[in-house]
Amino acid sequence: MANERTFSILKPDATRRNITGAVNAVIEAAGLRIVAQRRIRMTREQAEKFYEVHKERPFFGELVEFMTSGPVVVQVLEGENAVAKYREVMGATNPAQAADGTIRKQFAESVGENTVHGSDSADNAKIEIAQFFTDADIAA
Ligand code: RTP
Ligand code: MG
Repeated sequence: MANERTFSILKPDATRRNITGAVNAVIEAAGLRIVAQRRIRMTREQAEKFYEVHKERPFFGELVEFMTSGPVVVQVLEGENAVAKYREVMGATNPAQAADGTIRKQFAESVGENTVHGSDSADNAKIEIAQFFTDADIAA
């Protein structure tokens, strides 16, 4: 599989606990390169649009509240098979089910406050990257 890009968010529980560097160290140790990165405060509109696929789910309101509760770090990661690789490095959505060594196993507090987001397909990665970055923001 050729070089690929995925979209990542270090969520508010990561910025609150000052562990963004520790999470980035796991990302880089896995061979993924951080080719764009910005710390932002997500607006309600951005969070609702970003998680639109989940809008009918019971946790949607809580999710939007959480994602706007503090700063996040939005990132573009690049590497071989980056989408699948980052999902593997992140671990299961519920940290109780996440494999040893994964970011969520090491750092996540709960299924809601689970430290990181990663795109679930190459098509969604393109859509998500475009919501936060232009080509000029990415230095590969
Ligand atoms: P993400 O989109 O953030 O990378 O996480 P994911 O693919 O592993 O999980 P997904 O099913 O897409 O859910 C998106 C985010 O919603 C929150 N969530 N809360 N309270 C709950 O039962 C629940 N379920 C999901 C999590 O923050 C999850 O990452
Ligand atoms: Mg998801």
